[in-house]
Amino acid sequence: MTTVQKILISLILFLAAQVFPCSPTAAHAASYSGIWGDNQHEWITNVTFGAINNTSGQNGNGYGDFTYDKSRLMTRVRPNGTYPLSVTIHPDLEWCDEFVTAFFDWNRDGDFDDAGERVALATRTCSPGPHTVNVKVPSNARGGEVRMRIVLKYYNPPPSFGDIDEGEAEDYTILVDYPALTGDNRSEWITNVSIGNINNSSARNGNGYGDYTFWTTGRTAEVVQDQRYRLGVSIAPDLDWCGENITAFLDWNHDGDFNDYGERVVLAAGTCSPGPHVAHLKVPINAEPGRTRMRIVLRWRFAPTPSGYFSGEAEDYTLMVRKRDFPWHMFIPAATGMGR
Ligand SMILES: [Ca+2]
Ligand SMILES: [Ca+2]
Ligand SMILES: [Ca+2]
Ligand SMILES: [Ca+2]
Repeated sequence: MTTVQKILISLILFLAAQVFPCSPTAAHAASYSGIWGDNQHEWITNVTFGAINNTSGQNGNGYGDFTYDKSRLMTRVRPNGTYPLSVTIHPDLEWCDEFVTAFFDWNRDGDFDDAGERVALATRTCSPGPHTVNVKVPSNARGGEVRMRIVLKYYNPPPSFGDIDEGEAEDYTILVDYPALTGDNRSEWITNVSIGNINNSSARNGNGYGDYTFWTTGRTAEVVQDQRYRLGVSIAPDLDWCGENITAFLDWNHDGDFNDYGERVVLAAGTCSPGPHVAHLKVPINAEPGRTRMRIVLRWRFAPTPSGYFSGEAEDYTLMVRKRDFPWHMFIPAATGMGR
C-alpha cells in the first residue's frame, strides 16, 4: 500500500469508529441537568447514607457536588436492599415551611423522572431533623454508579433540576453492586489473578468470594480500547475430582450485567492444573471508558455463571478502560506533503 492509501484507510476506520462508537445497549455515563438556589435562609447540613456521612455548610450557588470523583465520598448498595437515609437541615426559622426530597437515578438514564426515583423525607417542616427514611433499592436498579441528589426547598416540593428558588441541593454517588455470588471453596479456590499492574495472590476467601474492586482496594488495572492484555489466573484445584472451569466476566458496556457480546472469556475447562491459566484479553473498541467490573469465577465441574452459589470461588476486580488515542500523526503527511 502507498502512504496515501494507508492514510485513507486509517481515516475511514477512524470515521467509522466515530459514527458507530457503541452497541445500542451501551450505557453512557449520564450527565445531569444542573440545579441551583438561594441558600441564604435554609441549607443542608448533613447527609448520611451507608458509608456516606457528610457535613456541610452553605454551598456556593446553593449546590454542593459531593459525587465520588470530586470528594471521594460514596457508598455501596445491593438491589432489593433497604438502607436508612438521614438528612439534617438548617431551616428558615422565621418562615417555617421546608421540604426535603431525595432523588435516585436507579435506571441511570440521566434523569430522576422514572418510577421510584423520588423519595420524600420531609414536608412543611421547620425542624433541623435528622429527617430519616428507609430507601429500598429496586430489584431492577441498574448495576454501577448511580447519582443521588438531595434537595431542600422552601415552600413547595423540590424539583430535581433547575432553579430551586430558595433552598439547596447536594449530589452524591452510590454504587449499585452486581448480583451477589458465593461459593463452597473447601476443595478449590483462586490463588492469583494478574492483569496489567494487578497481581493479587489470595487464599480461600470467606464465603467463596473475594472483593478486590477499586472501591475496596483503591486499585485498578488500566487498559485501552482495542488493545490486548495478558490475564493470568492460578488456582488450587481439587486434585481428587479433577474438573475445574474458569471464566472471566467483564461488563464492558457498563449496563450492570455480563450478558453482552464479548463479556465472557473462558480461561480453562475441565482442568486440574494450578495454572496460570492465561487468556489474551481483547478490550472491545467500543468498551465504555471508566471503571469496569471484572469477575473471575472458578467452578468445579460446571460452566461458571456470574451469580448464584456453587462449588468454587469468585473474585471481583476493577479495570480502568481508557479511550484509544487516535494516532493523529498518521494525518500529518496528508497535511504537510502528499506528494512525497
Ligand atoms: Ca450544604
Ligand atoms: Ca432515571
Ligand atoms: Ca482466593
Ligand atoms: Ca454488560
